[in-house]
Amino acid sequence: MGIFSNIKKLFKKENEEREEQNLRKDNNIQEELEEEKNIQDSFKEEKKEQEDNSPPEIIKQDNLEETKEEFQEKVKLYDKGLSKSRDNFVNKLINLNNKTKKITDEYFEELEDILIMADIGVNTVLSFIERLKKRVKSENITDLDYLKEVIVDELFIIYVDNSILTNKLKFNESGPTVILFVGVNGVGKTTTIGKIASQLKNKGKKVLMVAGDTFRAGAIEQLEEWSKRVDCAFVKGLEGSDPSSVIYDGIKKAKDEKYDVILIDTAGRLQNKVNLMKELEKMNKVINSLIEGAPQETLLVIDATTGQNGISQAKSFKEITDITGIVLTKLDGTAKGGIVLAIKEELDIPVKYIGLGEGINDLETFDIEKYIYGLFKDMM
Ligand SMILES: Nc1nc2c(ncn2[C@@H]2O[C@H](COP(=O)(O)OP(=O)(O)O)[C@@H](O)[C@H]2O)c(=O)[nH]1
Ligand SMILES: [Mg+2]
Repeated sequence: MGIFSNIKKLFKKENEEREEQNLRKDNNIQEELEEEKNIQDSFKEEKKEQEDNSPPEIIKQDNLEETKEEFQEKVKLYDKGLSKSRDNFVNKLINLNNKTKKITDEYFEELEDILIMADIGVNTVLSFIERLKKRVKSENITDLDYLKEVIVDELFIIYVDNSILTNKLKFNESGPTVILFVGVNGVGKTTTIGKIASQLKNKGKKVLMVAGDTFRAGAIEQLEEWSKRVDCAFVKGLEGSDPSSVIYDGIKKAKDEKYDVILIDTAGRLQNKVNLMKELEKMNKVINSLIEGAPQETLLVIDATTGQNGISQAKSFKEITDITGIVLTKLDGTAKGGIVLAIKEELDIPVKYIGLGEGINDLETFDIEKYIYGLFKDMM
């Protein structure tokens, strides 16, 4: 059937391949090579089949150049980071399906509750249930194993439906790229800047951090710590000074010294929306006057553990400035991994990164397939 089966096949193949490799250690080389080729061919076919079946709206994500090791590493991270959600809401789904004999209205009601509890969002869940009911009726579904697959499929469709999805950051082709980080206090902006700086540095980029959060005590020092840890340049002003003037200094430096990427931290005082809007406007004006087309990205950071509250924050930020992508942090700390689907449905802004822990390497580009796998692997 649909996407779910394809993802399942893809990941199964990966596991089989790994086992295969272990078994093959003692075999002779000729056989090994032949087998390797066969596996690769079928894996390619598998991938191709999967691509052919994908809805055309999906822009293929940035993971084509990934080596197999990287792929497996990432799968592991998703796996680990989503374990709380899996233990909670996915297990509830499994239990519901196990105890159900017949698909009735009660079944749909329980399913609805489980999904709402998982932070998928009421409206999203209601329309999802409607679609599911229709499908059960039109396809005359009675088999619960099959229904399970339809459920994951439909959840996946929420994410990919009618939209252009890309986790890719936009880079400036001539001159420094500016990435502005916004979001309320405590969501993980500074930490995310540290993690992204580390990734960019590893890719050979010259990175500069700008301490645009001049408001909160300790914010400047915290970013400075990260700059030392990552070993990248850092620009700061005085606590309480105008963030736009710090940003001005930072961008000047980046242009003069030919930096590739400028990561700007900000203070997110959403309680004073008018002030925040003015402040962001001013920052954007300064940035744009020094680098055409900048900022290339304005990433809104949301804390996944705050659930619907995070969604409302996002709606407010969306009203006051242009958001090009979302960083969803602390997915490792929530048992309600459904928020990704709510973001899609209610905001329609691509999730570009997810935070899966506090460590420097616990940030991943968002990939819906790995996410679905990490979440639903126990159901596969
Ligand atoms: N578990 C977990 N904690 C995170 C993640 N991202 C950030 N944090 C923690 O969240 C807290 C606030 O982060 P910070 O970067 O200071 O937030 P800011 O106020 O938005 O700059 C810190 O203790 C971080 O270590 C994540 O992905 N997972
Ligand atoms: Mg901060």
